[in-house]
Amino acid sequence: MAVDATQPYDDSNIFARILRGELPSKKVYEDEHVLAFHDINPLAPTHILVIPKGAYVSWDDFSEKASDAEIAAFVRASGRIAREAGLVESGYRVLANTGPNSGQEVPHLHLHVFAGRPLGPMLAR
Ligand code: DGP
Repeated sequence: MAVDATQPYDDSNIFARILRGELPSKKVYEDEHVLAFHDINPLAPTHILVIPKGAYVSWDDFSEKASDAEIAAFVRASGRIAREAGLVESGYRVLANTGPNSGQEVPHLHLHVFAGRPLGPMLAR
């Protein structure tokens, strides 16, 4: 079901459960503020999800309420993950769905990192 990005954080969401270690994930990267793991249903040869450890519903929530340290860590880690995965030369795409029109399904901010093939148009036409 599409997420209403204006709702309060629900700590039973699937990524909160991954962060608490209640569900497994294929970890790519972790630091004080950030966790990254492979998407369970990859849409490209490389499909990594980068999430903040803090309780933020969406990009909107995070960009409004996260500390400068959390935001810096998230942006730096996202670039580093792509770089260390060797994605810079061939290219990659980052995307954060936010709210109903975007199709956001999990109500914890996540940045998709797609790569490994030509990714086509930015949006379906
Ligand atoms: P979005 O539509 O932007 O909310 O994308 C949610 C993504 O989360 C989707 O690509 C599938 C992925 N996903 C859902 N459940 C799990 C899970 O339990 N583990 C992992 N690794 N990914 C999940």
